[in-house]
Amino acid sequence: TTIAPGAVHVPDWLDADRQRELLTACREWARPPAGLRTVRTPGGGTMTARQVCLGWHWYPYGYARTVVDGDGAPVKPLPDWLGELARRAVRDALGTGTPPYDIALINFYDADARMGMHRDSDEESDAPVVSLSLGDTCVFRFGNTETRARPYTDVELRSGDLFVFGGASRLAYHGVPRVHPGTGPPELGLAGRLNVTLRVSGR
Ligand code: MD5
Ligand code: FE
Repeated sequence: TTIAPGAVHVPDWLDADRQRELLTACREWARPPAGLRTVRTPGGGTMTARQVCLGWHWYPYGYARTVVDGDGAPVKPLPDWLGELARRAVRDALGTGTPPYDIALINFYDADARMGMHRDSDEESDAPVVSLSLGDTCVFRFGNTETRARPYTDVELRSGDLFVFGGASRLAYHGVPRVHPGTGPPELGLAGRLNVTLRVSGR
């Protein structure tokens, strides 16, 4: 389903086995060194979703090769299979080719976690962002490129869903106003929600 030009939602893109494999990998990446961390914003706030990075470390607001705001360890590599999964996602959703993916940001949401409206503008490439969701259903708010406010469209993202943000939607404001606890597939064994985004750094 196309939500806006370049923004395509593909429900149930990952089958149950692929969801389980991706979750197992995310749990490995969450272990130290360079594991799960709380992101602190320059204004003194903390993000409620906790995060792990692969390839490049994201911090507000830039990219580094080491965990500049955590244990200082080198960032874990982005495995080829995950980069290739992202390129296949773009091919399926938009029908276009892309440069190689070199960043994965993995956000872990518990029942109370939220993501405020923001734009992803720290990348030097306009290649599409690929988003994969696991676990609990969330409300994903897809906005406009001008302001955090209306007009926006609320979409429910469920376990296994793919969302690709390219073209005119690449710099749109977006956020996660709500996670619905206990709505994930019981056999996945994940309390909460996890989101993997794949990006191209352009460096
Ligand atoms: C999430 N993550 O569900 C969302 C899904 C983030 C983030 O927002 O920055 O980690 S990815 C949503 C996204 C990424 C890039 C562009 C656009 C949306 N967009 O143009 O709307 O945890
Ligand atoms: Fe974002």
